Amino acid sequence: MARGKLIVFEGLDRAGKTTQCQMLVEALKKDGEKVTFMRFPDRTTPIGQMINSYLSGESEQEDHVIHLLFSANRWEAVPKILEAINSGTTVIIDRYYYSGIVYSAAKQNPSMTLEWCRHPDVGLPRPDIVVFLHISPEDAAKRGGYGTERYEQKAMQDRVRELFKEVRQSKEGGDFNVIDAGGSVEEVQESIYDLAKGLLEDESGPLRTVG
Ligand code: DGP
Ligand code: NA
Ligand code: NA
Repeated sequence: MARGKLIVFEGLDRAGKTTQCQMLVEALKKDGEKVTFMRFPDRTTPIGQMINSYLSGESEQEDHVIHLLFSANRWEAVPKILEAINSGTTVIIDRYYYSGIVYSAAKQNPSMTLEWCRHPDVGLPRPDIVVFLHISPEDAAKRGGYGTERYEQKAMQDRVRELFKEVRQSKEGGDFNVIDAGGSVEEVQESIYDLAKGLLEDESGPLRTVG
């Protein structure tokens, strides 16, 4: 039996990741594919509840500590990810360690470079592809502004945008497929669907790990 694929969605807040992820899951299920959906942060676990409380502003965490909690929240899901993939189920994830490194590095804490931020996630399952939903600052603003959670302010999002660009130009950049998320929901979905179908038809080697 062929293994499942690992597909990750990334992008800024307001890019439409969650909607597009869920539409893709539905479309692939309709095609009879075995597919499962996950998201990070997974706010349902004890660690996820600490993250949720931090994001909503109910609690404070030292910058390094919250970074490590986000990473731990991905690590605690690894057995589930591997089990699905090994049983032939494709896993589609809304945000992964790329968000992990750029949102933390965007805080400009002097000891938290992109490189430092990557380390706790080294060894995670590496996605077969990253679907990066690209949205211009203008289009993001048109979508009704940001919510009230921590990080959802313009200065932070501008730094996140720049850092995502750096990641796309780095050694893991080859995994990224940039999709213009400025179009209609249906147009964007069509591009993503074509990309995912192409990947599912491909034979794959063993799942790689983040190095
Ligand atoms: P979402 O539930 O997708 O809206 O994500 C919540 C917020 O958390 C969003 O602003 C991005 C941010 N985020 C996601 N993963 C990480 C991470 O690993 N580290 C940090 N610092 N922020 C993250
Ligand atoms: Na968000
Ligand atoms: Na979202």
